[in-house]
Amino acid sequence: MNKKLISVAAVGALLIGLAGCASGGAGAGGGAETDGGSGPKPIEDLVVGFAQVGAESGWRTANTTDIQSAFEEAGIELKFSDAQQKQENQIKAIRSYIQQQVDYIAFSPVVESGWDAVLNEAKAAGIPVILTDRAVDSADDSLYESFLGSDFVVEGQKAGDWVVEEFADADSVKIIQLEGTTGSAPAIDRAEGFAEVIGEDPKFEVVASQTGDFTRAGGKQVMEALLKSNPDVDLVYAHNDDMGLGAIEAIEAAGLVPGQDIKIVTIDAVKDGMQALADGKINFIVECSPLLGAQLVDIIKTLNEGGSVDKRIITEETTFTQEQAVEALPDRQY
Ligand code: GZL
Repeated sequence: MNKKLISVAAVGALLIGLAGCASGGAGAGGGAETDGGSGPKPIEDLVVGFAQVGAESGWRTANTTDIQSAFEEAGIELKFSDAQQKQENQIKAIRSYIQQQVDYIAFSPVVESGWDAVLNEAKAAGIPVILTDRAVDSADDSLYESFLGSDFVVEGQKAGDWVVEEFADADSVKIIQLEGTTGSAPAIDRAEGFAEVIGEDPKFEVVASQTGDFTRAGGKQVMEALLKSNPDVDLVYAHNDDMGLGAIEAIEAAGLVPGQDIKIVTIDAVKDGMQALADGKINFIVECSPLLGAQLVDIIKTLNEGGSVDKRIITEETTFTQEQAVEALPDRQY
């Protein structure tokens, strides 16, 4: 009896092994290590699915353009989807890429939570996933190969450091905070980093904090309302340039001078934001680079060759004063 069971098991194991090797084609996982060791695929045969957040801001548009041109330059096919800032659309897109058996999936999670199910489906299909720009809050980091993007807590801290210095001689500072998309990593972390720094001095008071969903229209609408109920506000901290630009419109509509009557600090450093900074309507910008395309291509090439990549890759970025914006504007890529 025992001999018979062992031989059946052995045959079974052999069949599974063969199936594993045979499915080494497109979609059975991109990296050499996930396709039964058949080695790297030719670059020109790779197919990557990218599920983008949307087109909500100048940053996002620049991020999309950069990713699409990086893949075109690398000669790698990129399937691209725009989720219009809806998580269910991103999940649908990822499921579609799994069905199409792409070699890799990359995406920027619109919010941190709710990804484990679909990421486990990608894992079961042997398709490696790379996070770009934003993080997920999953406890299981085997669900993705790498998270490439900025440290948003540090960005919030940099904004806070500037505020502490700018208002060193003030006795009290009333702040309106325009938050990014509710539940998104940048909104959560930029608020955390900023609060950590200004929280050390009780003279700083966030009198109101509300999401403008990273859009210019959202920033304007929220600022109009909050300015009515907080006419003596000193500073606006906007989680991105686009909401800061919307706040400028609201401040000017109220007959006040942005950058003087009410100071503004934002994050991103996209062209329109840098122009407003150079014009004196914004006072300080913390850079958040959208140029992730080349690094994403490198990650995929490394995995395809059976190499390993760091679980967390943090992008380099800086800050800009009004003077620095005047200098930097002519050379800005986005
Ligand atoms: C940050 C990115 C944010 C930008 C916004 O990496 O996720 O989303 O700061 C964009 O402009 O909408």
